[in-house]
Amino acid sequence: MKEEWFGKWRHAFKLDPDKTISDEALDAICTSGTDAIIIGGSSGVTFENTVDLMSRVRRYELDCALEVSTMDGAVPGFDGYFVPIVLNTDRSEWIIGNQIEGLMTYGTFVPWEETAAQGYIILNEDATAAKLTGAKTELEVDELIAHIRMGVQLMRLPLIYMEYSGRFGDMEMLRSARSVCGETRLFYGGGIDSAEKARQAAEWADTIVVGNVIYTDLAAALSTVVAVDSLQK
Ligand code: 1GP
Repeated sequence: MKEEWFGKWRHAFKLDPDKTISDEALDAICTSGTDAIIIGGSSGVTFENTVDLMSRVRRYELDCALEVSTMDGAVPGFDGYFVPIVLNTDRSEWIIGNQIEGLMTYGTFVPWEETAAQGYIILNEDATAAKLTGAKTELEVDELIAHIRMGVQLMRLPLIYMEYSGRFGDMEMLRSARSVCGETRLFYGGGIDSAEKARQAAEWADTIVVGNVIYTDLAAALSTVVAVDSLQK
């Protein structure tokens, strides 16, 4: 299987264009040793705030990818693009509807080599993304495995994203996900606010994504990079 452009990432910070971050904090995040910055958010994402954040992150030598979740927020100039496909919803606009609308407008401009679909499985009912997409968050382990097989084996997605945004997830579920992901990259995000949680999630996930804690406890956010660095890559 060919290596994807995000294939070596073990740790990524996710920055929300709708939130404020000082230059000092951004400098600490971008020079922390993380592998990448992902820009994305579930609400309040606009062309302006996305361009603004991208141009600030662009001063640093690290991968910067955009998670495209709205038409407004589709901005050129990133190293890579993620297009989320929510696997655990029955609302078709979050599976193919919005994506097709986006392709109708931007289809000819998409840098396909640096664009990847993400098979999102949203497992925290309180997360904005879960409410927005009507995700069925209460999955039993056999249901989770079926969703992952759908993404990995039938849809051949290059990555699965276990999303607990705002809450630390069930590591047994993550371990089960790992067992059926095969070569597909497994991303985990949600509630990582300490080195110990980073280490636990990085045991099963290929890439851990750290978001909220950047805005509430910068030192704790930075400690998550060190925790992953100390594990074998
Ligand atoms: C959000 O998965 C990311 O999309 C990270 O989650 O904000 O809870 O760290 P947190």
